[in-house]
Amino acid sequence: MNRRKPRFTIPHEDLMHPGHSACPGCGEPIAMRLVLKALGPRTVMNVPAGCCAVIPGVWPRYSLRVPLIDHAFECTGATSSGIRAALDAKGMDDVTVVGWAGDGGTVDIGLQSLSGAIDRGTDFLYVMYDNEAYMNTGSQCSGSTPWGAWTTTTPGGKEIARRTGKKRILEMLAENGIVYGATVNIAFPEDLVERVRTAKAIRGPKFLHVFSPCPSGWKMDPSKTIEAASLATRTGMFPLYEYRDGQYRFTKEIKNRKPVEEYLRLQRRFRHLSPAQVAEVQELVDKELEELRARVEAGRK
Ligand SMILES: Cc1ncc(C[n+]2csc(CCOP(=O)(O)OP(=O)(O)O)c2C)c(N)n1
Ligand code: SF4
Ligand SMILES: [Mg+2]
Repeated sequence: MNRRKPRFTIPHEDLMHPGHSACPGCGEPIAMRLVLKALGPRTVMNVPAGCCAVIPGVWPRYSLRVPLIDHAFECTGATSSGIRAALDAKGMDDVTVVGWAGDGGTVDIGLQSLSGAIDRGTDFLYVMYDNEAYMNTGSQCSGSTPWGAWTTTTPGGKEIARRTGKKRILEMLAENGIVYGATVNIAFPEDLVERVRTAKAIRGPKFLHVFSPCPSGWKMDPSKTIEAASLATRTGMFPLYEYRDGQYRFTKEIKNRKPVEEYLRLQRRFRHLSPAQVAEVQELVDKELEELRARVEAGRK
């Protein structure tokens, strides 16, 4: 009989109530709930336009147990710096400031504001939940939409031939000066909580890139959210790694990587892809993983 005690790494206390306004199967409330569990109640969040501004709801049906400031689309970094400055002026340095924004609000429209907050050395955690398009306005292509994906502005699929897949946002921000960065996935909740705890313990600008499926925009059955999220990492489409002190490290090593086709065929946003295009996506994923592995190895030397 196995007498090993189970390891409960995820805190029991919930700072997000049921009754939020997300679509069925949305990955974002799962991410929000886990991040808040890891951070605890001494947290202030700020969100721009996007599903993140809608999901918590409005008073008196507000689902979070932490304060939330809703601001314009392009200023998550600036708002976070302002909240931090106000808290510091009050001597409240035990409160974590979280700028929480979508992929569109981060890799495209909020990039200058986020970069400014990093330049200022703001002590905050920036969380980008990545549903890979501008979902709240009906699935337009963002700089984080992957190769080949259908969106309303890429009706034939995001062009694979141009080799512009997802922006390497974590690497960009590492060059910009974040003190900590990690990719996390709602399908690996213990790892996600661990990475948030690590970030919380470090002072300065930190960045988390959270993989967060959107069944509506991905044209996927809402019951497949965790399966798709898990496959994204198990196929190498969304590797899990962290950046700290100039070094990269894999936080989850995938031994028997699955073919990307298993991930792609779960979602109708990829159903127009021909076998040759699927093979091209596979090639690009392999290449990006090799490049990431080289960055990890370079840090070990
Ligand atoms: C300056 C500005 N431009 C455009 C919009 C319209 N808008 C609101 S939410 C949104 C999409 C946000 O996409 P993303 O940041 O990826 O978050 P998601 O909706 O996917 O959760 C857009 C384009 C806006 N509110 N403000
Ligand atoms: S549109 Fe997508 S990201 Fe937005 S609430 Fe619905 S499932 Fe979630
Ligand atoms: Mg988005």
